[in-house]
Amino acid sequence: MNFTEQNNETHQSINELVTSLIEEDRTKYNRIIRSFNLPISAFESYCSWSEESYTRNCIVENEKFQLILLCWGEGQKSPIHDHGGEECWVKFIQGEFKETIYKVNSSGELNTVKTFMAKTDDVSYMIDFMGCHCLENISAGKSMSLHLYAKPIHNCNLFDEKSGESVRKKLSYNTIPEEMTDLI
Ligand code: CSS
Ligand code: FE2
Repeated sequence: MNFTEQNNETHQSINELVTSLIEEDRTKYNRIIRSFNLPISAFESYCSWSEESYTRNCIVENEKFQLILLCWGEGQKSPIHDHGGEECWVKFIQGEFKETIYKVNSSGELNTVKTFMAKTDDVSYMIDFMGCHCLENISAGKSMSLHLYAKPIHNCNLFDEKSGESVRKKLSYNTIPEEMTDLI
């Protein structure tokens, strides 16, 4: 198989996932995200890496959902954040992660509710009433996670772990598909 054929096949598989997300109702997203099985190579053309922070690489954004590939360098970690009132599924594509879930208590402080050690193919789900969270790449090397937000999230709150104070943050992409360049 030459590179072009392999590339077409790759995009067809991601296209199948995208097509089912477009066609199905949001209530089916949990089943869809847990059941798809794509090779890591399917995501290669969406990857980008930065020394500064994890990168956010848009695969698709429409009115209904956002599908984003996050690429994490060794030791990279997200701030503690919420999800703009939307549903968030994370499928861990490569590597190992630590997810820490927090809730703000009545004094406005952050309490750790639970930690989850995630490995390839695990799925995590968050919505704001469950609290806020942070993800950390704990692999000895790079890792990748696939994020499905329904509806799309363009802003979220970042929380300071000690004070519990939050600031609003506008979310942006590091890379976007050519056909969506008006989004950057
Ligand atoms: N919400 C973060 C990643 S952890 S779910 C983001 O989209 O950048
Ligand atoms: Fe998140």
